[in-house]
Amino acid sequence: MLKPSTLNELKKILGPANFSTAPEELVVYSYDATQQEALPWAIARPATTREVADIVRLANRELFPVVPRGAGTGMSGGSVPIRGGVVLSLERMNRILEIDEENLLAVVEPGVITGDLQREVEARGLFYPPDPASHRFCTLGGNVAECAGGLRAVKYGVTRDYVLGLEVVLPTGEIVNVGARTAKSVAGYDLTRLIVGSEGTLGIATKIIVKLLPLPESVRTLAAFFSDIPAAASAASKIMGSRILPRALEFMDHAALNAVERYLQEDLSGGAAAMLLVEVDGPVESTTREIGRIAELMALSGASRVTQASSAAEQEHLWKARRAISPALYTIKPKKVNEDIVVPRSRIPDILREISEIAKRHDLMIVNFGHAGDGNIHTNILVDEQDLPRAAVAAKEIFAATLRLNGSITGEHGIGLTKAAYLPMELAPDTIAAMKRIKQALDPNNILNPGKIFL
Ligand code: 2HG
Ligand code: ZN
Repeated sequence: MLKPSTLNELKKILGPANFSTAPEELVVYSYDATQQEALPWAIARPATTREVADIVRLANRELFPVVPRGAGTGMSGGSVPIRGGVVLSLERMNRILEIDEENLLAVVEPGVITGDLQREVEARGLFYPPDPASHRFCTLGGNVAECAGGLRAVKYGVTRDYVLGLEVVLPTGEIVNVGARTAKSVAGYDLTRLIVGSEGTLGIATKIIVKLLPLPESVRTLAAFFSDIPAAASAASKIMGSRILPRALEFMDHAALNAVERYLQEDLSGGAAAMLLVEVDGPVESTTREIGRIAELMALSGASRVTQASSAAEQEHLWKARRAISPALYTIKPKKVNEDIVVPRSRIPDILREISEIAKRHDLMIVNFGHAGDGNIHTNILVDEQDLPRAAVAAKEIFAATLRLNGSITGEHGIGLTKAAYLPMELAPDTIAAMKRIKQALDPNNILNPGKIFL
């Protein structure tokens, strides 16, 4: 609990309109997309780096947790305040400060919506490739905290590959700049990479410098439908082995397709067992050639139907359906236990087979979709509340199978809260101990987002 004098100090830093302990507001900031929830003690909505630093310094003096929060779309409980404290929402720090067309970079505040930055730079012929499925509502600050991936990672990489530098409030309240505004820099330790993906435990990014690319000249999109899942999985592997690098290669099984069809009230798949969504970009001559080649490859791999989007509207339509899978799955059962395992791409058929055996063994509904081009499958166990313990056993078996195949238990959603118990399955004790020493050095009072990543 916060002392009355601390409450007053917080109110002074933020102004009464941007500080709240009203129960109905606490509820709004208590959960994320994992459906985990814990009430914070107070909400802070700072507008400046100085206010963020003042709050963090006060937290170190009065020893209360500070939990940074973007839009709450996280998928591992990263922003859930499990030890109470102050939720520090960065929603008001939402300005695009600069788009530097000559040096191909942008500087943004953490509360900028990812899709808004994409649109702004695209209007100038530039491109911000990281593309989380939630781009219409997630924030750049949240993307940095979790090192978000997304639909175009197969060709362009993930958030960390685009962050050149950061202004960061450290867990002890100092404001530091890490990285640079240049295309390269090796001055000192790479603290930028350390902060990106640290899940709000090592610092709060208050300014983000991101790299931009020229907008590709053309984009071609294709959907291929299959009457069995193994055929679709091996077709995906064939694309990756074909020496063509698509910018997106997405997989959806029939349960994911059915869910999205019901949600959007339209038939996309004609009852297919699986679908691949493939997109290439680049100069017109090369995308025309590549999409034709991929269409042939899909037919040779047993696709029952291959359709190419013939306009930007049709492309958008396909991606809208893909992005709707995750929201659609919340409508099927009360609980969506989401895992985002990643395996070497060639092992996708193996992991899908293992998951289907695990689903049968535990009599569970498991829906699979995701970034096949990265080997990153979103395996969602959909259950009623009382089946959660069974889902946890199945999840552990899925992690074990993933690790046997040389994979990792999270490709892009983070460890956060929901996977903390499983981290020791993947990382050796010495590796975890080294990580904890970094946390201890930067956050000696364990102020910033306590209880995350490590149990
Ligand atoms: C996606 O790719 C997101 O749509 C959400 O990462 C995944 O809900 C999920 O499992
Ligand atoms: Zn994803």
